[in-house]
Amino acid sequence: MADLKNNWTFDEIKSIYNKPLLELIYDAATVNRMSHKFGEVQVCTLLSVKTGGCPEDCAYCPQAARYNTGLKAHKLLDTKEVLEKAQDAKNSGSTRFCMGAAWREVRDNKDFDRVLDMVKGVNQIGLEVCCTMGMLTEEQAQKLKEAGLYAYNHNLDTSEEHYDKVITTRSYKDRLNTIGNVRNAGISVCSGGIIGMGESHDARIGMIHTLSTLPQHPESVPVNALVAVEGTPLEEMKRVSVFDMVRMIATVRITMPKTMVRLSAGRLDMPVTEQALCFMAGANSIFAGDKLLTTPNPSFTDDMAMFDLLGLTPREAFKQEPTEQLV
Ligand code: SAM
Ligand code: DTB
Ligand code: SF4
Repeated sequence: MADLKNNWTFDEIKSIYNKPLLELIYDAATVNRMSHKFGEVQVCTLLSVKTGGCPEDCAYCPQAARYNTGLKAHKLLDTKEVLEKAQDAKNSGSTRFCMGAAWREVRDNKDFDRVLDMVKGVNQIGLEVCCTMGMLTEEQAQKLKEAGLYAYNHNLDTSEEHYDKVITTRSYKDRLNTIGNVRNAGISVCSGGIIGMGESHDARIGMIHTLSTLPQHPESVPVNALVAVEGTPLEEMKRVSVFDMVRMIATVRITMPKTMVRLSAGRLDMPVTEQALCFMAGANSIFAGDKLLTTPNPSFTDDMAMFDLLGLTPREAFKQEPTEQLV
């Protein structure tokens, strides 16, 4: 196995991203075969444990209080309800359970104590437990780790240059800082972004550059296609082309061979033929279940039919992730 490389230059990544498409897919598939069981795809479940009313201004997000998206907000769910949903997810074959909260940051209060209980419970069910709840301090990350948190998702969303066209209420540096706190607490890092927000190809390459030159590659990189939600500033954005998704996924796969590349939001609008290209290009995880956090997703039955058709096999939980030191 080749050593992981974390001194990529922007130009090196750009020349990968710009390869002729079929050559790019072929290269990414080759890297994927060397680092992962080919055709193995992890099935994950999302649950919004606290929905809407968020003070941030993320231009893509239906949960930001300042946009009128008609979303029904709710406070933090009860632990019991969350654990029932986690058990259902496990029963239907999911191996990772990600709880999302529409918070700017985690605060040290009763809600956080409840989140710690949820984390303990989901861990006991035998699922990889992940949270995505905004900014975290190192102490909070440590407490989550002690409660059994396996992974934390905190996306860069886009490149540093494009960032302030999407979010102004917190900085790129804040994001990197939270990612560092998660890493230092020994929690698996999940960080990626969204394409289709009007960004340039260079912005996409720039985000991959930042992720792949972190001291250690994130164990997971979600690649989301924007779900353009009515009422958000990005409501008019056109659906991103599958070829752009494939370029993005393949470049992430080649630059960070051992990372789980998660084909996240946007699958509802992608026929199986398009999703197949994404798996060929190195995506090895999906979110299953008919809802992401707040927007619709393909049904579990449709996804299982896709697994059958493409000969994909579900990945087991807690399979060794890349933790070795980089060159
Ligand atoms: N509030 C927390 C935060 O921002 O970190 C956690 C939840 S937030 C919904 C998690 C991620 O979902 C965002 O960083 C973004 O990448 C993704 N996301 C949100 N809305 C989306 C949309 N409409 N289309 C695609 N991805 C989206
Ligand atoms: C990620 O990068 N994508 C997932 C997960 N991390 C939390 C969330 C996608 C959300 C899509 C919009 C919604 O359903 O609200
Ligand atoms: Fe809030 Fe997260 Fe949505 Fe931004 S992405 S508005 S922080 S819930």
